[in-house]
Amino acid sequence: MAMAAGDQSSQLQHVAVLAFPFGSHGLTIFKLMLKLSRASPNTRFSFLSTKKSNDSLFLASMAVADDLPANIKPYDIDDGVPMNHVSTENPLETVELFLKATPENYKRGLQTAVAETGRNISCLITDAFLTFAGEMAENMIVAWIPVFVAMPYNVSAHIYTDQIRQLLINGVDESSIVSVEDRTLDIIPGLSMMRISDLSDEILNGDSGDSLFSLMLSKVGRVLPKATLIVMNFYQQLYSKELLNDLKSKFPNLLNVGFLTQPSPPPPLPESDSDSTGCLLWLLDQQEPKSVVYIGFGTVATPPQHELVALAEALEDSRVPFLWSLRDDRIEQLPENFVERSSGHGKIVSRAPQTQVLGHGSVGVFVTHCGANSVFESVANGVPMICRPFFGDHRMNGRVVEEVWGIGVKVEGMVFTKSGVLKSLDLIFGHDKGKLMRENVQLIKQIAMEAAGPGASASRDFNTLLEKISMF
Ligand SMILES: *[C@@H]1O[C@H](CO)[C@@H](O)[C@H](O)[C@H]1NC(C)=O
Ligand SMILES: *[C@@H]1O[C@H](CO)[C@@H](O)[C@H](O)[C@H]1NC(C)=O
Ligand SMILES: CC(=O)N[C@H]1CO[C@H](CO)[C@@H](O)[C@@H]1O
Repeated sequence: MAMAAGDQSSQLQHVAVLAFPFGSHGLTIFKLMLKLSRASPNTRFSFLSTKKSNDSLFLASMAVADDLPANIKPYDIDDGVPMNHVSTENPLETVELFLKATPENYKRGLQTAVAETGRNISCLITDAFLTFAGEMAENMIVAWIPVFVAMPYNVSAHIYTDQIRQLLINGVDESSIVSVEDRTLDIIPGLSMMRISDLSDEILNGDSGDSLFSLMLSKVGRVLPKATLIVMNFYQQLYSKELLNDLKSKFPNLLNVGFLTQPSPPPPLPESDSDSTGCLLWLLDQQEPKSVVYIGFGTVATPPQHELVALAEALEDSRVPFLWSLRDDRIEQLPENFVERSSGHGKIVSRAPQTQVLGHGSVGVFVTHCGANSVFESVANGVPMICRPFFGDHRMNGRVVEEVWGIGVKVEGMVFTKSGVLKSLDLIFGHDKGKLMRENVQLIKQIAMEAAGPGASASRDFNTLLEKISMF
């Protein structure tokens, strides 16, 4: 059959997607690719990530019968971990080893993908943290589209890193009654609600350290102007005006395609008995609406044992119903016989289908580390939060949750103590402030849903992205 010229050219598009295979970064860009590949079946998508990340993403997506579009193919790249390497407990170690192997590992992956498909790369969609990709795209003479997983507040902190560091060096006013940590970042557009103490170590430590990760993050602001388009894991309507105006003035091609790991509105829940973890059945059959505390810290954050114990003691004391997603090897760190004693009102699972759990009407609060995707999933399902930030962007996100949106509370002292957890639970369930948070989170959920609707801003921005990738 004869094809129109337009079809022929779109047959040739070959988009390479470069994932940053840590935390939920891989999943986020994977979800974006799935959406693009379904909307653009003639475009070829090559997904480059480490074997570990690739296996978990592709297996998980097949497990939920999310049948993989035929125009996607994964390519495993070297994770940089030497043979016979004995790993330490430090999660940053694997990040550092990986970064040492970049960009050569991605380059080899790209060569394989080109050789195999016979199509040259037309565009690079990469995690925005892979700052070498700007130059890589320049050399290949193709478009570069970085994707930001984190909140725009975090992006801004990276764009203004130099100014923030200057503030740390020069701006300390001895006569001030406010300690350095408590100083706000009001000289940075859109960050006036943030405190120095909310920033991650990567920013605070400067480039002086030998961390490749810090070094990479400090380049974000410098390389972003090379981007053809920038994709945000966020809704335009959820920015503060000042933040949006500032970012748009710097990057006119900022596309806010909405929460990538969590569609708005949330898809209908599957049949409870189809969930092999048993979480949905437990929630549905046995719990009152908005009564359950759901606890989950994602894949990277690990509270120390004394905090697990404090949290367990608070749950036991308050007798609130709880669903706790906790790795098997950590369950033995809980107080003796806690699992048996609390089995009347609590359930512990090694893995919970988080977005579905949050979408269940029985869940009343999410105890979270405040990773960006966890916050977005909570927001999209209208669930308020109790935050226990650990590292990276968690503290900034916690500030947004508590102060900007008013949809949650940071646990006292930012560590779990029995009395601190009891206070937070009381605030959420027994206090007018908790009621207000539930109302606020419904409002934000509504804003996200409207922004995601047909013809609304997130869909428009997604379509712009789609159009652009078929043009390069
Ligand atoms: C790919 O690019 C190379 C050099 O840039 C060129 O020689 C070759 O013809 C291109 N291949 C296709 C299939 O377009
Ligand atoms: C921004 O988010 C990333 C994680 O997505 C984190 O590694 C980084 O430290 C964050 N930066 C700030 C300033 O919070
Ligand atoms: C190169 C490649 O495709 N590697 C693996 C990526 O993940 C899938 C699903 O687990 C595997 O089948 C591939 O072998």
